[in-house]
Amino acid sequence: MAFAFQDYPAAHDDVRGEVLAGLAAHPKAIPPKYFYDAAGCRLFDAICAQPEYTLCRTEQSLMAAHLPEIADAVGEVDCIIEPGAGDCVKVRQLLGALHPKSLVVIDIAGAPLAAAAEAVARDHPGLAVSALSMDFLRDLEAAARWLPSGRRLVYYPGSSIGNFEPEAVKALLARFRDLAGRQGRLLIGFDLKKDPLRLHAAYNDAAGMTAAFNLNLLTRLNRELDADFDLARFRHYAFYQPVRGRVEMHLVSLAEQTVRVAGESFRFALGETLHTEHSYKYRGDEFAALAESAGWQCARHWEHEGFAVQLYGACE
Ligand code: AVI
Repeated sequence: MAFAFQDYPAAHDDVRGEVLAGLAAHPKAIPPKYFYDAAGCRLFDAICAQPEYTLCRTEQSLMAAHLPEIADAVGEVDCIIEPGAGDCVKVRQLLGALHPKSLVVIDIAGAPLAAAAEAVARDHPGLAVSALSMDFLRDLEAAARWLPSGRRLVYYPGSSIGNFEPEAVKALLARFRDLAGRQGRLLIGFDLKKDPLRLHAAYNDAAGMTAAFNLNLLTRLNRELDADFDLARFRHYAFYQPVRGRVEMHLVSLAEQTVRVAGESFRFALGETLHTEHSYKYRGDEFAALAESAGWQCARHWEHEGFAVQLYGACE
């Protein structure tokens, strides 16, 4: 078994700094990456099992249905790189079809990533697996030294790209292009524009899992930053904004209140929002134009029930 784990502490989050800056901004906002503590990851899994939230299940069935065709289109690959790999479940499906020599998985949550990646290495004895614990938005370049030469595929599934602003998408895709190299490829999954009522329901599930996921952010801040948010005084509020093509998630203050966070005070007016997430939805051509502006050329497009997977090659 070939397995290596590398922690990049310098490339980790500055939770305190980012949260305090976000609470001092207008409107108040906290980046969505902070949803994913252990409880947040469990709640996200619960969201994926809700009848209204079909994104994860649809991507899974699209990949399963088109896997041989996708493998054929991707061609020979020496190394797969997955930023934000989490539990490494999605990339397992690709390993069996593409048979790369190495796999580089990157995630900010080091311990669960190491466990998942080591299990992948055990199950694929011929595969060299490297797990890098870092915030790939801060220090993706550090990953470069782990990449063997040869043909690389960057895999970015799950519509994670939808949680970035379009300008940031362009910058991130350009960094993926640098990582992939000259003959590199990108396989990316994203949620498509669809009936706004379907989108509204997906982020307002009847069982309240999305609301619990959103509010869990405040529980995390109470625990990690010695904050005193009263969860009963904030309302999960999510809606689709068709002009921007995105679902917006907010925590709206139900009262005028002052909250202490890491020794500092923040006033919330009645009805004031703490913005927590944007989830952009694209048409296939819209996304391809964005990726092309970042140096990628769309080679293939697959879609199924409102979800798309696209394959890109690097522009010469
Ligand atoms: C991870 N990401 C693609 C999810 C999304 O749909 O934007 C996160 C999520 N937020 C609320 N429900 C799910």
